[in-house]
Amino acid sequence: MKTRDLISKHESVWRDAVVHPFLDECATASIAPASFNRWLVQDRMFVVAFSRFAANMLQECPPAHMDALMGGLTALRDELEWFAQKAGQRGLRFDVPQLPACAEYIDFMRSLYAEPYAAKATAFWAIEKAYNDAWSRPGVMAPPYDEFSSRWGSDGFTAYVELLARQADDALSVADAGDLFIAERAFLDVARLEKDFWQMAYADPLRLTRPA
Ligand code: MP5
Repeated sequence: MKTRDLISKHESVWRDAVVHPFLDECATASIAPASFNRWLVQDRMFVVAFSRFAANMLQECPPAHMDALMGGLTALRDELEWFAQKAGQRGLRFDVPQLPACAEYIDFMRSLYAEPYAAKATAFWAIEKAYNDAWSRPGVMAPPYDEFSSRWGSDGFTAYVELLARQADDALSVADAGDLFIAERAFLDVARLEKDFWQMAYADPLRLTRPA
């Protein structure tokens, strides 16, 4: 099993993870600012947890995978600073509760710490691949969302995701049947959690935003 087989085997599940009205509304700049802002604040919480997951992978990865992961961590550092800038420009605060879809995704990443490296590498690739596919599919987005689509849709980011796929494929090529099963399940979990994360932008179960 290789990473590309996971996408072709679970094509419709993957489509639901990377095609969402949220992204089409960003492309046409018709998204409600409250929805976009909700996504932005929660996604920054996600990236904090994702950085910790990257650090966990670094502890176990073969030395040949370190370069990509350390480069990834450096990019995450810049990204966290970028999130802080974007939030500042929009007058948003980060000290709000995690919404359920974000909390569930973060719990999932923590649960991966105890899983075999092949499952971690598969999930790590799938998480980045999801944003690469999702933000590039609608094409060039209208300002101010073009900055977001070019972050995750750029050639450089696409090349990074391809490198992660090769590394996950390496790990999968030496995994036993039990570990392959866990890796496939992690891929499916990522797809479901991505879909729920987009939908979260439209929900306000904790009434974090004031009525207009
Ligand atoms: C990513 C993200 C991509 N920021 N948020 C979710 C919910 N999934 C994937 O990670 P990164 O670190 O922003 O490239």
